[in-house]
Amino acid sequence: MPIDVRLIKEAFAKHPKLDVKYTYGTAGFRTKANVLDSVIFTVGLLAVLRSQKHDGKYIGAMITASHNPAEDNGVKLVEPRGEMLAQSWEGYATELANAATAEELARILEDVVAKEGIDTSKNANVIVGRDTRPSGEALVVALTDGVKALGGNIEDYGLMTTPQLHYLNRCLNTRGQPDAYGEPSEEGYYKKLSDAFTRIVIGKSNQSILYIDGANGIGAPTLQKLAKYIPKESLSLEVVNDNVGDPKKLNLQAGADYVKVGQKKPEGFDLKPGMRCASLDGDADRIVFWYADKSGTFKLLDGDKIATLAAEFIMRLVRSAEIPDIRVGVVQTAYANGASTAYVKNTLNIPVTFTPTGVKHLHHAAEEFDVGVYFEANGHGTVLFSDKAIKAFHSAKIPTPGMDLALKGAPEKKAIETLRALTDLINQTVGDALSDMLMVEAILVSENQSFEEWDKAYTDLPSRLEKVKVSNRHDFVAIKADTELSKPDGLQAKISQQVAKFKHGRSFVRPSGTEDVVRIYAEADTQENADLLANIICGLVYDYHGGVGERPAAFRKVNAEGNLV
Ligand code: NG1
Ligand code: ZN
Repeated sequence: MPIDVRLIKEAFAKHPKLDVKYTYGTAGFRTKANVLDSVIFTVGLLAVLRSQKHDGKYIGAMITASHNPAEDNGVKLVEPRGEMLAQSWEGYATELANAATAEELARILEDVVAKEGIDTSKNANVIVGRDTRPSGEALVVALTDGVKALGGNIEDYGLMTTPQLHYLNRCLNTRGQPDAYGEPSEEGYYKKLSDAFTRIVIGKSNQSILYIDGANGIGAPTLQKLAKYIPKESLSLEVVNDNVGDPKKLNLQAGADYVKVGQKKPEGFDLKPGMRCASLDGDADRIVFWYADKSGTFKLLDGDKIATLAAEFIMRLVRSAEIPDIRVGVVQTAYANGASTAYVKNTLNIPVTFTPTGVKHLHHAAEEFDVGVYFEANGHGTVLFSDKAIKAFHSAKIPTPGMDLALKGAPEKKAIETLRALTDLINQTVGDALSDMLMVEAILVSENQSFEEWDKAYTDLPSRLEKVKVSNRHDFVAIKADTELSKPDGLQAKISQQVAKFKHGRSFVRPSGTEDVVRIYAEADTQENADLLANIICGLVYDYHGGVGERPAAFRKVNAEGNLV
């Protein structure tokens, strides 16, 4: 069936393209909400083709800008099994979003249909969810208009976290099949998680209250609902920063990104030694934990700490359950703290794979292992279990009292049961702050560990993450899993020259995929040195490669020989 240009024209007239260049980046489209209407409309069109390509399976569209400020918004598409949109389709999304006329839009759609061999007479099914941003509601209308212009069906699931949308999508597409992922409803999600968590912690003493910073976003009410399904004696939660009624408050001096980048507590907490705390981001796919040590100093337990905790725990369970041939691996990005990588490789003897930034890359690399633990340092990640691992956990024989294994059998039995429960507890589609929170808590309860004890595994190398606004961030091209730059010419050599001057020095620069900035990361033996190295590299970028806006006073200046001036 050819594309009905008339319908496209009519619908496009309601969502005219602005004079802006759009790119489907690391996290889909993300920019100021007031320039997104036409983009989201075209995403609706593309979602229909993607669904038809998958024989009418559900495609998810999540309207969110995650940890970005309240005035931003964005959209990302979700594949039938809950993964991020196939990379080969990101280019189509960008082309459609930049089409200036209805005719151009129709031509691009026809090209995609031809190139992908799509049968446009097939049904198409799309689901949509959104975070608490006020701009979300109108953007759902734009998406709906796009879906309908190509004759697709759309179901609006309203407010939800990003991982809930991924969960729902996989549930809908696997309903009634042997690999059914769960009940496709909000309640089904809460039940699946709380049931798995309870199976692990039952009979063990719980820990003190976990205070959770909800970033004044969708994670806060979602967590409050989830908490109702978990027996109080298993976990006591207190949600802080849950003001979703005031849109300006979203991610404002709160949330996982604020805490991780600033290495400080969010607003709303009177942090006392011994308190256990965590922060979600605006769409609840990231989580970082934090506490104050005995002297009251703020301490962060980031994505790297979560990854090491999970990898070590699962590896021990696999051994204890005596399940052979299960390959456990960890996937990290260049932002992972160097001390965490050394700990995983040298102490845990677990292999580490590095990928470029962005969870879609980590997710695919994690699929190479039987148990693939992937986390970005910022707290976005999950643990994937291969089909082989899931089968092995379920076919392992649980020792029964009659098996004369009274002593040896008890830990083995618990290990098998825990592994099975973890495959239900841990979101298999995408990083999920709520599922990760329960996973961490289940591990700490099982091991009877405090945050301080968890933190002892290794000590982070001091680090600093900065950003510089430049005239064109696309001038910066990162290579080697983001650890080096191939462009602009000569900059990488200058960075390497500076890094070499620092003990345990490491630094890299890459263009952000979600903000119009270039990011600078630095690590060194002391915080002063990490800050100094970061400020030198920021200065290099700003002074020689198109820095715009007022030059921050902290940036350092080096001369042509690379010496500080
Ligand atoms: P960009 O803006 O491309 O650095 C940020 C995070 C990514 C990823 C995406 C998606 C850092 C340094 N970068 O991307 O890791 O999570 O957002 O949300 O944390
Ligand atoms: Zn997020």
